[in-house]
Formats: sequence, structure tokens, C-alpha cells
Amino acid sequence: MTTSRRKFIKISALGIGGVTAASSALNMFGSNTYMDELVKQNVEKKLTRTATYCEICFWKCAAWTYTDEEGLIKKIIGNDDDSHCNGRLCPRGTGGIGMYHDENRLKTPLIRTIVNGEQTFRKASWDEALDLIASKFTGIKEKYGAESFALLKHGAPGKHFEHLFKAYGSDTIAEPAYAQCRGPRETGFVLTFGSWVGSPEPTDIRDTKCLVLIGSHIGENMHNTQVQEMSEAIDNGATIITVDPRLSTAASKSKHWLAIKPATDIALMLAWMNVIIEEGLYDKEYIEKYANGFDELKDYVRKFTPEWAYGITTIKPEEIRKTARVMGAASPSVIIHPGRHVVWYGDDTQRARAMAILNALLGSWGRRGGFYFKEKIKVPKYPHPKYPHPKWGWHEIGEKYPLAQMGITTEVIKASIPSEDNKYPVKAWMVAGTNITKSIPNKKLLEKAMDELDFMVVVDTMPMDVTGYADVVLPECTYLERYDGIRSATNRAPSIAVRTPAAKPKYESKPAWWMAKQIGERLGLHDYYKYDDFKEVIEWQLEKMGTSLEELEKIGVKNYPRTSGPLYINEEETYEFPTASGKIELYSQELKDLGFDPLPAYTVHPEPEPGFYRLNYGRAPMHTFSRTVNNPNLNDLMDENKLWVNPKVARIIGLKSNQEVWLKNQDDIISTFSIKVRVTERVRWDSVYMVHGFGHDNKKLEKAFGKGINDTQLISKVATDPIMGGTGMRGNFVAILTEDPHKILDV
Ligand SMILES: Nc1nc2c(c(=O)[nH]1)N[C@H]1C(S)=C(S)[C@@H](COP(=O)(O)OP(=O)(O)OC[C@H]3O[C@@H](n4cnc5c(=O)[nH]c(N)nc54)[C@H](O)[C@@H]3O)O[C@H]1N2
Ligand SMILES: Nc1nc2c(c(=O)[nH]1)N[C@H]1C(S)=C(S)[C@@H](COP(=O)(O)OP(=O)(O)OC[C@H]3O[C@@H](n4cnc5c(=O)[nH]c(N)nc54)[C@H](O)[C@@H]3O)O[C@H]1N2
Ligand code: SF4
Ligand SMILES: [Mo]
Repeated sequence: MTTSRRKFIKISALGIGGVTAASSALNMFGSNTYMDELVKQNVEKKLTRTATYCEICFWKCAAWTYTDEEGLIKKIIGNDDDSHCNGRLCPRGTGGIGMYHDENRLKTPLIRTIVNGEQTFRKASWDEALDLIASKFTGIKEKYGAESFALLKHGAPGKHFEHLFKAYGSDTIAEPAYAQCRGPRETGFVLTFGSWVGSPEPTDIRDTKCLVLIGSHIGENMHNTQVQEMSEAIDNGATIITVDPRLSTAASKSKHWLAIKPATDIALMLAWMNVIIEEGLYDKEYIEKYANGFDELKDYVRKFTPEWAYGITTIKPEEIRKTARVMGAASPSVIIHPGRHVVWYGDDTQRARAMAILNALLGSWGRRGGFYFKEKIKVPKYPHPKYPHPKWGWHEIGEKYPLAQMGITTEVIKASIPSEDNKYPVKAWMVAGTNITKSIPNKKLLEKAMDELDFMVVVDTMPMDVTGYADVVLPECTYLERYDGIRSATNRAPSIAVRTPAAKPKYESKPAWWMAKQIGERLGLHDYYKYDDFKEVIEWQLEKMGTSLEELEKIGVKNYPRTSGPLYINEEETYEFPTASGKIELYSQELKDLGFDPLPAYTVHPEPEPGFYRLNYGRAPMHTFSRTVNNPNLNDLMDENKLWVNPKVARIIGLKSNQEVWLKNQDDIISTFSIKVRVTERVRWDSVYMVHGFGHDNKKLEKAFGKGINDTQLISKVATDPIMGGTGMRGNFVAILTEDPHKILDV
């Protein structure tokens, strides 16, 4: 490769651009003891509350932000009337104010420049940055077509830029929360039941008799009401069955923990189907009435006995039979949880299909204690002209994957690398609210793509790794300092919630809606932005919905009665599933016609070579991905990740708890930083485990820098789901190094 045109800049290099003087003086003032005293005194002052919903993860709990008379944000508390939180926030939501107070926040727009032959960022005015971005939008459109400008996004800011991109003429849009997250489960469930699972998952956990978690680590995965309902279900005597190679928090609360050999879940599920059918434990009436393809399924699973699965999964046949009977006895109040981050081994749509089929056999879809029918309220669209019709977009870029339902980030990345057979050349990116350098594996490919781009703009609140690759960085204010779209919840009953600013944006940060509108207006898209303040959009929408911003500011959340019918299937009437046949598709003709297995097949996945262990990762209750690690409140709760190592492995290598080690993966990629060992029986001997999101390498993140290992760095091999393009990430193996490999290399 030629020398990198766009060199990675750590924002710590800012000094060269000459902006630190002013901000460091401010920083010093900020940590002055005199100021701290004043802040303390303020706590006694009167607090006012403003309505918001949380943006620390995507459960979107409604909350109240409390601000003192000086306009300083003091605390956030859950809204009692909200079905997403029932008045209680998780530790991350409570700690959300740390995001507002974080002194490492992005403070001004930044533009890449060269000083003394070195690439660096310089501080820019908003006008200058927005003019430059608008000129790039125009230039890309003239030279290649608007389609060549891609948007990679996540969360609330993404919505505002999506409107801008569509108005501009580009539908080249993707997010890691699809192909690196829940994509396969949506495809698997649509194929079977005709419906997405969606968020929040319509799992009727509070009324279930049996909850089966297959790698779904609720309790570490802190999706608020799901955790609350799970503990309610346990109190009510529900049986929890957890399938996880690691003793997760959920596994520790389970009656049955099946410590499965990684990558073999489909074999276990086929054996469960075998027992459930052979022993007649399935819901015969439900299957007869609502399902297609039972005979094919029955014939197919006959050979997949628990004895067969034992050799593959290491789970004893009697344990497989026993748990299948527990599920059968609980039917239909049983949930095989569809999971959420399900991109594991590349056959993930098929694993999701196996989960869906088990739910169907047990009659749980549309049944109390299984899955309820969710409902939401439509928020009217603020009037604007029709979007132009792009010649191609995310759909065409992902055309190799017939059942992808959203943009596939990795395909957009590949389309950004010029080649003769690339029909859909992507030339510029806007990255908004997503830290792709930590959420998308195969860094080499990602860096190559970013290097080839004509232009890249990043919108973030923090100087995250991804900002270092940008030509322009725009600082967004936090969710506590802005209006955003109305949250319309998909739940047992519909509700809406608003986000209103509790304080003025700190520094020179601005909300995404404002940036999008500014760029849109510079592009002549005035008709798409017929308002001065996004507040007017919300006001208009709320009025159309028979309420007002004034009312929502007082109550935060408005609950509506259901109008779509009962929560569960009305057995008196004939119910049609939204599939092509109107029935549950146990056997998928659609998959068959596309050349895929119509019934889920177990395939053997690669295993680690001697001396290597499978790299397993997951969540910690007090952090969301990489985004909260520098948050002062949450960093206080956990400031580094640890490497879980089985005592057997520790003995072989000679490891002790808290010893520092480095990791090397199967492709000889060595971790930049070290990690401390945690010797524990809670992880199998064939894998090691760490919490995702640590190992930040930007010094400007003062609390997060160099703490722990970045799992994504070690995920260089991916297994792509042939059905929907998901990025299977759990087929990477690491060796544990006890000596600092960087020291050795330096010599
Ligand atoms: N190795 C590995 N990769 C993974 C995962 C994993 O477990 N391991 N998990 C996968 C999953 S499930 C998902 S959903 C994806 C998520 O991946 P991402 O969408 O990349 O999520 P985050 O890492 O939270 O990145 C959010 C970024 O937005 C910024 N941000 C936070 N709030 C705001 C805001 O209000 N405005 C703006 N403009 N920016 C904001 C944060 O600073 C951060 O840079 O990652 C996937 N990738
Ligand atoms: N606190 C917190 N909560 C979060 C998030 C967060 O960042 N922080 N992110 C949210 C998001 S976007 C998502 S998508 C979800 C993800 O949450 P989940 O869907 O629950 O996460 P996964 O990463 O799929 O599951 C991790 C678990 O799978 C186990 N596992 C690993 N390999 C295997 C295997 O081969 N078989 C089986 N059966 N199990 C295996 C791991 O040991 C671990 O316990 O969490 C959400 N909730
Ligand atoms: S679950 Fe926690 S982090 Fe997620 S939205 Fe709710 S309070 Fe915020
Ligand atoms: Mo996710």
C-alpha cells in the first residue's frame, strides 16, 4: 500500500495545532478546589427536573434529569410511569451524567491539517467546518452521485443524519447494530413467524414458567426491564435454563446451567427438538392449527438424539432430556430467548431458526409467558417533500445476501475499496454515534477502506478512536443537553417519551439535528427543514397525537391503551401469522428456494490449535460497549477488563490472578496493551473471556487509555452469514503471552 493519505491522528496531537492553551486553562479552573466547594454547596440548592430518555444504551429508559439553580446537572432518576424502566435506571443510566461532566469531551469542530509536515487537527469554527462538509457533499454528488456518500450510524444522532442523507439522495446507510448484532435473529424469526423480534424483545418474561437463555447473559446484558422481569420470574418460581460455556450471572441464577462446548448450540437444539417430538412434549393443537412442515421436521430430527448431541456439545444425554421435559411441562409459558448479539459463528440465522422452531413446538409465540404481541404508536411524520430515488443503496451493496433487511456495514466497507468489479463505489463516509474502529472487526480491511475514502466526517461526543481517522470531527452535545425525536415504545402497551435539554450544551458542542439542518440548508434542501428548532417538530407531532410538549414536559411519558387486540392469540378466532402461507414455517420453503437448508443444520466449526483458546467476550453491567469506559462515574465502578482463565489453563501456563498478560491471535496480531488475569472455574478450559469495549488507544481519553485489552483488535477472522451477511466474530483464538511482546520486539 502507498503511504497513508489520511494518517490516523490521536486527538492528543492537538497541541501541534495550537488549541490547548485556552482549554487547559479552563480545565484547571474546572478542577480547582474552590470550584469543587461551590459545586458542593450547590447540592443544597433547589433542583428542577426535565424529561428525557436515556441514550447510554438502546433500551431508551425514560428518566428525569435534575438540574440546580446554576444550571448544573446533578442526577438522573427513572420515570415511574415508564414501561421500559418502571422508575429504575440501570447503573449505566444513573451514571449517564458522567458523560455530561467528562472533561475529555470533544469541545469544538476539528479539521485535519498539516503543520510542519505532520498531519494533525486544528480547531475550526462551526461555519468553516460545515461549509467544508457541504462542499464535499456537493463534490461527491457531482463526481460520483449522491449514492457514493455513505452514512454509518447508531442511536439518536443517526436518525437526524438519515433524514439528511435521504433528502440529499443517498440511501447508502448501515449500522453495526445490525450486521454486528441482531441481524440474524430478525431474519430467522421473520422466516419462521413472519415478524421481527425487535427491541424491546416481546418476551413475556414476568409471566413465564421457564426461561431458556442460549448465550443471552441477562444480568450482565443490562437491558433494564428484561433484568427486572427475570428476577420477578425467579421469585415466582420460574425455571431458568442457561446454555453458556461460561458461568454467567444468569447461569448462576439458573436451575440448569449447561456449560456447552462453544459453537455447538445448533446440535443441542436439534436434540431438544428430537426429545420434544419423540416424547410428545410439543403443543400438538398449536402445531396442527398454526404450523407448516411438522412432518418434515419430525423426520429430520429423528437422527439427532441426545446421545448424538453429547459427542458434539459435551452435554450429557440425561441433562438434555431432563431440560427438554422441563420446557415441555412449562409449555406454552416458556421462552427460548432469541438473544440479541447473535453474530457468532456465521450460521447464526440458522441458529436463530432453531430457536424459533423450538418456540413454535412449545407453542410459545403469541402465548402468555411466551411472546406477546407488541404494540406501538405511530408518530406522524413532520411534512417534507418526497425523498429523491437513489439509483442504488444499501440494498444493492448487500445484494449477495438475499435476506438482509438493513444495510450491512461490512459490505459498505468493502464497497469503499476501489476495484474494477465494484459496481457500487463508495467514496465518502459520515460516521455518527458509532465507534466503528471498536465495533467492526478486521481492522486491516476497515483501515484500508478509510484510507481510500475521498472524505470522512465523524460526529461524536468524545474523542473516540474513530475520530482519529476523520477529515472533520463534529462535537455533539450529550443527550442531556438537547431535544431528539419522540421515543415511541414497542411494548405490551404503547407509550411515548420525550427528550428535552436539562442544560445548555457545554463548550461549543451542538445537537445532531442542528448539524444536519445546517448541512442540509447549505445544500439547498430548505424544504426538508422547515423549522428553526427541532423543538417545533416535536411540538407539531405531539399536537397531532392529541397532546402537547407542555404536557410531556410535565409527565415525561405518556401511556396509551392497546388498540390492536389482545396481547396473546385469541384461541376463539383463527389467527393468521404474517408469513406467506399465514402459518408458522417450521420448514422454510423460502430458504430452500434460495439454496439454503430449509431446516437448521449443525455444521462443525474450526477449533483452536494447541496453545490457543477461543476468544469469548460479553458485557459488564456498568458499561456499554466502548462508549462508557471514560465516563468518570462508570470508570469508577470498573476501569479495566480482565481475562477469565480456567484454573486448568492457569496451571499449564503458570498464571496467577492479577498477573499481567498479553494476547496473540491466530493471525499473529498482538494486543497493544496487557490485561490482568482472573483465574476462575466460571469459564471452560477451551476458552478465555473478557468484557468488550476496553483497551482504548487514544491518550485523550485520560481514564480509559491503555486499560485492558480491546477484543475487537484480536478479531481478525470473521465468518459471514450467507443468508443475511452478519459478521460472525467468535471464531478467533488467542495464545496467552506472559512476557511483554512489545519490549521483546523493540530490542
Ligand atoms: N468485538 C466486538 N464487537 C462488537 C460487539 C462486541 O461485543 N464485541 N458488539 C456488537 C454490538 S451488539 C453492537 S450493537 C455494536 C455497537 O457498536 P457501536 O454502534 O459502534 O456502539 P458504541 O461502541 O457504543 O459506539 C457509540 C459511539 O457513539 C458515541 N456517542 C455516544 N453518545 C453519543 C451521542 O449522543 N451523539 C453522538 N454523535 N455520539 C455519541 C460514543 O462516544 C461512541 O463513539 O458493536 C458490535 N461490535
Ligand atoms: N451492560 C450492558 N448491557 C448491554 C449492552 C452493553 O454494552 N452493556 N449492550 C446491549 C446490546 S446492543 C446487545 S446486542 C446485548 C448483547 O447481549 P447478549 O445477546 O446477551 O450477548 P452475547 O454477546 O450474544 O452473549 C454473551 C454470552 O454468550 C456466551 N457465549 C459465548 N459463546 C457461546 C456459545 O458458543 N454458545 C453459547 N450458548 N453461549 C456462548 C458468553 O459466555 C456470554 O455469556 O446487550 C445489551 N445490553
Ligand atoms: S438500560 Fe440502562 S443504559 Fe440502557 S437506556 Fe435503560 S438506564 Fe439507560
Ligand atoms: Mo447490539
